[in-house]
Amino acid sequence: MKPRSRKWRAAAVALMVVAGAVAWMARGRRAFEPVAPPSDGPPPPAPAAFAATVPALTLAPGPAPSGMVWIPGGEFSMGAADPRGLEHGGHEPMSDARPIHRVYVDPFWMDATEVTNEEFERFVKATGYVTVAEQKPTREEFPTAPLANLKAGSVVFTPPSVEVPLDDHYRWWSYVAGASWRHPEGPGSDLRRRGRHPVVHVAYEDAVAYAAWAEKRLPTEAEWEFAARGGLSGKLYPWGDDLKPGGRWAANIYEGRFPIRGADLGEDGHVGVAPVGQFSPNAYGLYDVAGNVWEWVTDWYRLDYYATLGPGVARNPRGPADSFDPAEPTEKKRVHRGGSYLCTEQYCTRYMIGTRGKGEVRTGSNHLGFRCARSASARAGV
Ligand SMILES: [Ca+2]
Ligand SMILES: [Ca+2]
Repeated sequence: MKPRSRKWRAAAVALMVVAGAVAWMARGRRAFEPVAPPSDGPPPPAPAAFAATVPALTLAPGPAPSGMVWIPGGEFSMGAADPRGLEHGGHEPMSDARPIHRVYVDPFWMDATEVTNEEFERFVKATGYVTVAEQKPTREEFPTAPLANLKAGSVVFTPPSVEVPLDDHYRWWSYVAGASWRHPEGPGSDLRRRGRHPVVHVAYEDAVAYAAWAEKRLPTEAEWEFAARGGLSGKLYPWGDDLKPGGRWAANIYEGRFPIRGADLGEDGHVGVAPVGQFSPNAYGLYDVAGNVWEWVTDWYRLDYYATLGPGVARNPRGPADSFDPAEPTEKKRVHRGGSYLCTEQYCTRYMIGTRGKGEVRTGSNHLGFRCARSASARAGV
């Protein structure tokens, strides 16, 4: 029997109007939190304490595995200052990204891009793997749901046609029967001309399964941030502190009035998801660490995790032993990083590099993907 943690699926299965309707209107349930609601939060903290990144002087042990780049490892300051009040800083305090603390990570390899549909398709063809979103919910998982509502599916951005308050993400997210990595917007959508798009609708276990097949693993949150910072320290973005360096967009995020249908202006060149690698890489050669799709990392999510690390340098931290999000204390969540094509300073600025997202482990969506890592010492696997 699968864990009964798929609250989004559970509620959707229980409440979905079967006759073709896919919108889930279960107000009050907050199992899926692709972006956090606005919050006044606490007053801004003392100025951030970033110190210089000190990359290790470790040379790559050999040629880079296909599609991967060398991340030298080293010591850096992890976390994010409160961005409120900064130009383009948004309105969220990002308190889970503090205190800013010192971390050391060993060197490793990392995928230069998010895992693409064509890569994921090779995995599925080789293994016959069936993702969580493609699995029909069972009577054992959802004993009280009507049988007719037990339909496989996933969560899809479904923008409203009019402006809505930004305090309820169910206004623009729906559980769509038939949505999966093969059908990103649900039945009727497919992967034609999307081979180089990042794969989406992957649950955490799907990403882990792919990584194992590829003889890789998912990165820890600390590895992800060290890599995304590219040797810089305390910058707001992987490229520096200017959201539009030289007046040019540097990542696939959302421009326009969020989340109204048709309001994404695509000023960065892309309305919705983009093929990987459309913007300049960071100094380590990583593409789309800010924006495009969110990326799973291995750490459990706890709001207070950084506060538990204490003084000194945390060496290769792997996250807390368990998950705890006060907003949804019964959900088991792991960390998401990097923001997505739906992130905007109006609502969620988590393309800012030290900031954190999170999600229930068996819930995917059409703006959540992943990329893999490989330990420097590993010949295969981890
Ligand atoms: Ca865009
Ligand atoms: Ca990304």
